[in-house]
Amino acid sequence: MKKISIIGMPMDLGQLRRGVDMGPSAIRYADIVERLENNGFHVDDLGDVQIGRDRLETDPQTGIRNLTAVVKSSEQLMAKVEGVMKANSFPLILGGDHSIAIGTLAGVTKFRKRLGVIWFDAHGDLNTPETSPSGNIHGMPLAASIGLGEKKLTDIGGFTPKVEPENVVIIGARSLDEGEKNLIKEKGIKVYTMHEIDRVGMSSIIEETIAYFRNNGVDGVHLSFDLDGLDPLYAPGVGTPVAGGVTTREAHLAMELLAESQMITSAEFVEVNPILDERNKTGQLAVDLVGSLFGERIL
Ligand code: NNH
Ligand code: MN
Ligand code: MN
Ligand code: MN
Repeated sequence: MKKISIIGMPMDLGQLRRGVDMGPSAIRYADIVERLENNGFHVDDLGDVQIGRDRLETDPQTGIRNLTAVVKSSEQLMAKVEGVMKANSFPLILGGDHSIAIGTLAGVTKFRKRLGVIWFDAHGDLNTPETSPSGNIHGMPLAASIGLGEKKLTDIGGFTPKVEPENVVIIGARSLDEGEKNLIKEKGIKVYTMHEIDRVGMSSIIEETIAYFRNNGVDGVHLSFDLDGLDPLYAPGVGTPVAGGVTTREAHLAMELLAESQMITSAEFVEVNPILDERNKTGQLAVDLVGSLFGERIL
C-alpha cells in the first residue's frame, strides 16, 4: 500500500500525567510526513480528533476515570479510522495515551474478521475495572478489545470482541499486574517478556510472531506500539517508564522485519509525552521507528 493517512489522537484522559495530549504535535514536529513522503508514500495528515473535556469524572461504582469522555472520543476515532480503511489507505494513528487503541481497533475491525495484534509495551494493558490498580483506562485497552471489562468500552462500535485472544502477541512486557498475569494464563495470550527477548533475541521473536499469525490465518495485523516498551534510556518521554526495556536497535530490527513481512495493515504509536521528554527524543524515536516500519533501510 502506498497511501498512508495520519490521524492525531491527543488523548490524555486515560491516565493522570499531563502532556501526553501533545504527543501528536511532538511526532509531527519530528517530520513524520516528510519522512514518509521521502520514502515514496502519499501521506494525508487528517489532523486531530477532538478530545472531549466535558464531565471529567471517576465512576464511583467501577473506579474508572473519565469513562464518558474516553468513550466519546473513541467513537470519533473509530469513525475516522473507518473512513481511512474504506479509502484503502493505511491508518497511522498518533497518541495520546494507550486508551486510544480501543477506538483504533473498533475502526480497523469493521473491515477485518480475524485481525492479528502486536502489542509492543512494557505493560499488558489487560486490566479490567476489577483488576486495575489505578482506574486508568490506558491500562485496559487490550482487555477491552478482547471483550473484557466495562461494557461501554468493549461495545464501542456495537460489536465485541474486536480481536480474539489467540490473535494477540505482546512484546516487551516487564510490568504485569496480578490480574493481568492470571488473564494471560486463562486466555492463553502469547507474551514475549523481556526475558524471552534477552534469551532468544528480537529477530527470532518477530519471526515466530509472523509465523504464528500466518498459521492463525489472520487477515491483517495491527501494530499497537507503546513507546514505554523501549527502555527509558532511549524513550524518556513516557508517563510510566519501566527500566530494563527494549533498546533502540532491537526496536528498529523489529520494525524492519515487520516491514519485510508486509504483514502490518494499520499502526499506532502512543504514550509520547513531550513534557517528560528530553528535547523531543521520544517523539523523534517514534518517527525513526515509523520510518523503519515503512521500509526505510540503513543502506
Ligand atoms: N498496569 C498499570 C495500570 O493498569 C499501568 C499501565 N500503564 C501503561 N500501560 N502505560 O501501557 O494502570
Ligand atoms: Mn493528499
Ligand atoms: Mn500501553
Ligand atoms: Mn505501557
